[in-house]
Amino acid sequence: MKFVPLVLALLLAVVPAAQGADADFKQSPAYEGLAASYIVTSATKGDDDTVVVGFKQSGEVADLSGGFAILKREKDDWFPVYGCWFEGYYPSNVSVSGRDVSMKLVKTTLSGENTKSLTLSYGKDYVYNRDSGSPFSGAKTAASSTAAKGGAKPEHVFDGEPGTAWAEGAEGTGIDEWVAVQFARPANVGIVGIVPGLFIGKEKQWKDNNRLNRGELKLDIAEEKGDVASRIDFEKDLGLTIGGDTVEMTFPNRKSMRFFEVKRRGVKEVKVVITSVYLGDKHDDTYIAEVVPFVLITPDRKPAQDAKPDEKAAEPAKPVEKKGEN
Ligand SMILES: [Ca+2]
Repeated sequence: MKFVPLVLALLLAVVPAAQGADADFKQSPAYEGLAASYIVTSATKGDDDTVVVGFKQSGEVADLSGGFAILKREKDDWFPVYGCWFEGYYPSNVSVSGRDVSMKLVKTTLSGENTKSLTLSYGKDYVYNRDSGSPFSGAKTAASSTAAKGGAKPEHVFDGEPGTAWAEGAEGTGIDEWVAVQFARPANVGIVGIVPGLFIGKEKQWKDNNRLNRGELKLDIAEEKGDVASRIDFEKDLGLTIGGDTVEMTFPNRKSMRFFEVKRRGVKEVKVVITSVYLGDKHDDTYIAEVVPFVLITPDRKPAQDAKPDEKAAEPAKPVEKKGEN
């Protein structure tokens, strides 16, 4: 049994800050959802009851992408207050000082890995999603219908609270009903986390009501909406849908959160369309508790291409590589 200490040492090395009581973040649907889709590269305790979870795509191809999520403890749950996605890079060796997050950004190539150091300073390079100055601040919400019962408003899918939710108000199970988050200005979105049911309280409330089995994430992209040069609005004039993307989503039948890759710049709207539900034990309304966008960061893109002042907080100039470094 002499290999046991080695196994233990390896486990300790993977998540050094995740021991003891703090490890309960691993039970959270947010962490479980990230771990379901990605390889967790680090989990590091931050300030204010937060943990920073670094993750990456699986596989051995070049240009693996990944990101990190800042999960904040709220009562008995841990929920993302910020997340980002590095296109073509993933973070490792994440450390936290105050709210500043430092890491090695790893670029996988066919011949190996290149790394470079990056620090994202809170207030300068990023802020939490709910803070003013976030690329997502000032967003509005809309829905095809809303349940008449109190407290199920569309804005509840974008209030940062997993305990509040929207419910559709159509007859039947709510297939084809939708809720949308409309950003105040086009935003760069890496991945989107969805909490697909009524999340509050115990398992019973989750099961009493309909929740998502499958859905579609429909994106409205600003820069591809029409052909500006020829002044054609494709959707209106030609009956085509151009510049929209649809991401198919599937959810397990348990209290959960799942993440889906969008990786688009200039996103004006994220719409969640219900296509299939798990039926509630008692009620026939479908709930969605939260939509959580992660900022898309494209380290290989030149800062000049991101000159919009609104995007400065979300698009740090630091990770940009010098020419010829590849
Ligand atoms: Ca909510």
